[in-house]
Amino acid sequence: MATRHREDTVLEAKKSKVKPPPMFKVLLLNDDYTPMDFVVAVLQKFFALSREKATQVMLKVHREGIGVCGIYAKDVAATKVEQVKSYAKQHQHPLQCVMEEN
Ligand code: TYC
Repeated sequence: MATRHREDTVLEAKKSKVKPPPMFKVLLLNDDYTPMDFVVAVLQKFFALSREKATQVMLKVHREGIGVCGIYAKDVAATKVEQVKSYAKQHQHPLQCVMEEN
């Protein structure tokens, strides 16, 4: 990080000691019962994905068993996981969502 003084002269270059926060992947897990349309709607509602991108992520999870919805700071990721699980439960679908440090 450059420290600038009078006349905008660079006097020294200091290394920032502030580490970026650890980031967490939010992952959806496949199951045999949750409707594909519901998963697409969840990805649009909670992860702000377009219908096209949400469909791609849903199909990846359907085919491969797991897929990334997004990458967030810890508290944001934890909130998204709870929102998805709660919404799925309300609608009586077994959709599972987990987080994992990146
Ligand atoms: N496998 C589900 C089906 O065939 C669809 C599905 C996709 C479920 C992604 C969960 O995270 C999931 N209806």
